[in-house]
Amino acid sequence: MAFTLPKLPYDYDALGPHMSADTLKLHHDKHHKAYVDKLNKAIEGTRYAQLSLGEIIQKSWRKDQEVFNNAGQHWNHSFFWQCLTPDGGGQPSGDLKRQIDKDFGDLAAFQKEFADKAAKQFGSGWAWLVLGGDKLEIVTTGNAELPMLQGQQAILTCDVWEHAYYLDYQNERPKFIDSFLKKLVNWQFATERFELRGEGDHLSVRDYQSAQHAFAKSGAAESGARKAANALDSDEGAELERARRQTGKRASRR
Ligand code: MN3
Repeated sequence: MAFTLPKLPYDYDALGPHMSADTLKLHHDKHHKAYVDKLNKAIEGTRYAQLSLGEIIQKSWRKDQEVFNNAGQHWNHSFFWQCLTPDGGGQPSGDLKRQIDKDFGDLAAFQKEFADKAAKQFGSGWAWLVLGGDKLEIVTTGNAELPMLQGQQAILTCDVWEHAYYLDYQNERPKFIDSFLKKLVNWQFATERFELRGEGDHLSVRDYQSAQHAFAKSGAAESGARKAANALDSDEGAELERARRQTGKRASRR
């Protein structure tokens, strides 16, 4: 199965001045596209060719570096675009707000820890809000690595590779992170991600594989990443429901 570059869920100039059209064109049309193209080339005719994106990520990790790097970066960027929105920033709502208050104290404390960790990630990588067990955490990963490898569910991410901010902020990564947190972050998306959490459990790798398979097959190229996100979420939710029924657990949300 060949992977496709999902369209951005907003116009190139929609995130200005916090993230310019030039940055988005370079980042999405060149960097992300290159990961997709290289992934397709690297898996063609191999045992990876029929696998979902999540399966490829799991099976290539620490084994086939080129496959893993491009697969991980395809997943990470597809997720990252959805974490941004015009007129972003503001506050999370509902259960996610309550959980942030519980695990970090308040939104300001969350923002401070996220900014500190994102700024300190040495070299290229990603800063994430993840759900590990029943607790929210902020983690960073290097290069193409991602939370699913640790069994954590990604709620939100910020790309801290230099290509994400250098045109707009030059070497001032902390300013970019501040813009991400205050002007760009899509709390609605993060809230939706959080609503899908398991009952006291993080999403399993299998859930991710299934969700990413749906994501890759959802016609993202034609209909936009937002629709793909919905397809991802609904499939993930359905998968969780099945898992709950199998284990005899009641499907309920906190
Ligand atoms: Mn990037």
